Amino acid sequence: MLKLHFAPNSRAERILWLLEELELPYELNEMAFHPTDLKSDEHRARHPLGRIPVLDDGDIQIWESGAITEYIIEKYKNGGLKPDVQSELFPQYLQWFHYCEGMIMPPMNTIVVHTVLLPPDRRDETVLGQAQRLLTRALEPINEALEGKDYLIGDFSGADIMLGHSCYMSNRMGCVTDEMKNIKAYVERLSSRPAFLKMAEHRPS
Ligand SMILES: N[C@@H](CCC(=O)N[C@@H](CS)C(=O)NCC(=O)O)C(=O)O
Repeated sequence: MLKLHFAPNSRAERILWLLEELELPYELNEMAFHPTDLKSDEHRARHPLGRIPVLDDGDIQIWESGAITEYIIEKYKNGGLKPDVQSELFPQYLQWFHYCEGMIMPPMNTIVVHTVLLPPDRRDETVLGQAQRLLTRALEPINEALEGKDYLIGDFSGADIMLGHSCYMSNRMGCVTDEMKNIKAYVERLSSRPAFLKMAEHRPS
């Protein structure tokens, strides 16, 4: 059975959400988002940097949320949740799928470092402000792409698991402006999906 090494409010939520969307059976190793769990010898043996998500599939172990998403979609969804390689939507699918870790997450990581992870006396307001502006700018093309669409390429796909989760997190951090009405509606739509709600049950109340 698939086993997901998970902590709430992290990229591991993407994988739990995907497993719920596909109604796949899985086992969950729920860890605290804390060095005690993530940097333990046990978890470092799974991921050299002590990060999440990590997925076990029998003897296979894989990390990187994008790689895990692709792995599950290819292996268990028989090509579903993504357009056929010959479809004109396929390059768009790839683009938005990779825009997530490539363009959205780097400034988001900086924001988390300078609002949560560093002790207050080491946080830098200039760096934080730059990252917030960069994130907002990087969200604008997503807002445009969503004009007249429910999901990034029309139908719900793996790109929404990746980038949609980042849009959700960006909105929670206050980086989706009121003018980005398409992203606001998109986040609402995503977070009303039954599978998203099941994933969210694993967040601390
Ligand atoms: N690019 C990786 C990033 C993995 C990553 O940095 N995960 C974060 C949680 S969102 C983590 O484990 N942080 C713990 C730490 O940095 O100690 C992915 O997409 O899986």
